[in-house]
Amino acid sequence: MTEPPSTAAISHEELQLAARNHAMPLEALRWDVTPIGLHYLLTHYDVPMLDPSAFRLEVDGHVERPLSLGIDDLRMRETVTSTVTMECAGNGRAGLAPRPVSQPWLLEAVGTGEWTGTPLRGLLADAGIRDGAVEVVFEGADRGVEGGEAQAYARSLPLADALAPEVLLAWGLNGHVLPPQHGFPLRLLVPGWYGMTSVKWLTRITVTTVPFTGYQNQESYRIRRDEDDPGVPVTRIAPRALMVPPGVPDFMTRRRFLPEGRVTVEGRAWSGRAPVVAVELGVDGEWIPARLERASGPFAWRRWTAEWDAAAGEHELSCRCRDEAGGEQPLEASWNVGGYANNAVQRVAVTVGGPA
Ligand SMILES: Nc1nc2c(c(=O)[nH]1)N[C@H]1C(S)=C(S)[C@@H](COP(=O)(O)O)O[C@H]1N2
Ligand SMILES: [Mo]
Repeated sequence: MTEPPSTAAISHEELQLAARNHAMPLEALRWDVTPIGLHYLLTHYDVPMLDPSAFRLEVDGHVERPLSLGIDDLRMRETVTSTVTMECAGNGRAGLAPRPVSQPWLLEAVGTGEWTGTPLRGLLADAGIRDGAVEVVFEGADRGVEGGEAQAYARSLPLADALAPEVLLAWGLNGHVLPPQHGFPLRLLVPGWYGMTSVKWLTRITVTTVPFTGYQNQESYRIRRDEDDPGVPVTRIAPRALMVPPGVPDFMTRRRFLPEGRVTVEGRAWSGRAPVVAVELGVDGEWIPARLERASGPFAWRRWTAEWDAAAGEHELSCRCRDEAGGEQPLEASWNVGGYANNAVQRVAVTVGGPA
């Protein structure tokens, strides 16, 4: 029998966050590119309303030539479209006990977009990075208070990571103008890294000679054993496989019901560290190899399928993947203060031959 991830009741504060920041319903794993509106959302403060005609992106700091660009200036640059899977670092948080109090994600804080924009490194080359630069700081137009500190949402990347060819300044999603909730008119997109890196409503890029000490790098998004542990930064996405729960759900419990017989279980698997090379479907603790399909790009999830001869009775399905770097998914979650990067395997309770 599968236990609920956490038996502790969620608070009003967690409910407020959960209502604003929705997940991707697991059945949307059927789409290679997540339709806009089904992609997950995570916004720390408020969604800002920006006027694209007044919009400027400033590039400053330790550069030869500071730049100030409008959206049309950016659109005239080299333009690329890539299919990228993004996942929130807090995905899986609600599976931890005790549950860290923040956005209470179960497993579905993920989505894949076809992002259109211009490579960041071309822009940085035009600005001319001076000797001695170590990091690049990205600041959004949204403001709030977090940990008692007033701030604009800002995150940094080590210079070498900012210069990776796949890093984009994106203005398009799935062939449309970027929607307000995903960062209109411009966002950073850092393929392979957890979502907090991809700053939305991007208005300023600053090259620095010292590591950034802003809240979202120094205080938040670190794996800490306890409050006194300085911890290590959360960076790239850990491997994870998810399945579309087979059959039909019970309205309240979401327990699955399906008839006896052969069923194709399908899902997606991804890792921001190395390509996914294997997926397995677990049936009551026995692992069956799944068939893997090609990914739409080096940073996109891969579809997988596995056949299961469903016999009448109660079953527990699970799935797990492995990446080329040897990264795997644990059967049991390991706890940390912020509840980050919990990639423990998904478990789905199924009744075969029941009311459905
Ligand atoms: N400016 C800004 N950028 C942001 C955030 C934010 O609150 N403000 N949230 C981050 C987090 S934690 C995640 S997981 C992703 C979510 O992107 P999405 O809402 O487009 O899915 O955006 C990141 N970029
Ligand atoms: Mo996130």
